[in-house]
Amino acid sequence: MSDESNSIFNAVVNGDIEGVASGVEAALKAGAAPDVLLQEQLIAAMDEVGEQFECGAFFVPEMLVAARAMQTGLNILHPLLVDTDVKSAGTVLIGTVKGDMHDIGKNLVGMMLQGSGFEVVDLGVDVAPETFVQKANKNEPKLVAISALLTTTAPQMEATVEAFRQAGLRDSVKIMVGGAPITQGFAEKIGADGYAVDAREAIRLARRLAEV
Ligand code: B1M
Repeated sequence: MSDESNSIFNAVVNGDIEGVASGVEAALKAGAAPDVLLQEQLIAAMDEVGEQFECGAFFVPEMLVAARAMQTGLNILHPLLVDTDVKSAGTVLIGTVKGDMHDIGKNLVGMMLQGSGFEVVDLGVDVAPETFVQKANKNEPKLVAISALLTTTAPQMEATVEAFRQAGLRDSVKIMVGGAPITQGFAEKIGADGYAVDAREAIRLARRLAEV
């Protein structure tokens, strides 16, 4: 690991926004690949933050500042991660489930979907099943992409799939799910159309489900 990369990782873990910004800019200038910086520095640092939280060394405020620092890095990488020269693939409605405030993974997936030609309508975090349905009525998406990061909020995905069924919209949209506690088996059990483990896989899945 180069000094620049090492300092990006540490800056994210320490919630040092300026350090992340200058580290990412310097690494890009030195020729580092954006997707490698994303995976090996920004995402790896968030995993470290999660571990520190789990073992009691970090608390919620530390996770929060690290998340802000990560988002700063992500914003710099954004234009480099997406290919803006692709034809429209349809609309995706994306959001994090009710009760869940985690949005970095969702933002990343949204960003990459946008880069692969989808029009992304981001509903944010803490999105209730009925809000997903209401916004689907308004935006007529091909796909609904739902993120959850907590084992306690993952069941909201099933409630969302059910809300689409109740509203008579289940056959008119494809529903894809993802997030750390989600598995292929869980996705099948709740009747989602697909599961993706990360942002890259989410693009492949979205294009397959949207038939583009
Ligand atoms: Co939270 N948190 N957090 N947290 N947090 C986790 C998720 C946790 C694993 C930490 C830990 O204990 N190791 C743990 C969950 C345990 C569990 O349920 N299994 C946890 C907890 C417990 C909590 C609180 C309950 C803590 C508390 O209050 N006591 C609380 C809950 C608040 C709430 O939501 N109601 C809480 C709060 C927070 C903050 C607000 C402080 C902050 C979030 C800030 C924000 O998002 N703006 C935060 C953070 C930062 C984390 C960790 C450290 C990092 C998450 C992250 O951004 N990762 C996280 C530990 C970890 O993940 N290692 C943790 C980077 C991101 C790029 O990855 O989101 O996994 P991820 O997204 C990936 C894939 O999952 C996938 O693609 C992405 C890119 O590869 N993906 C999809 C995600 N969504 C997808 C959708 C798709 C497809 C793929 O299709 C639709």
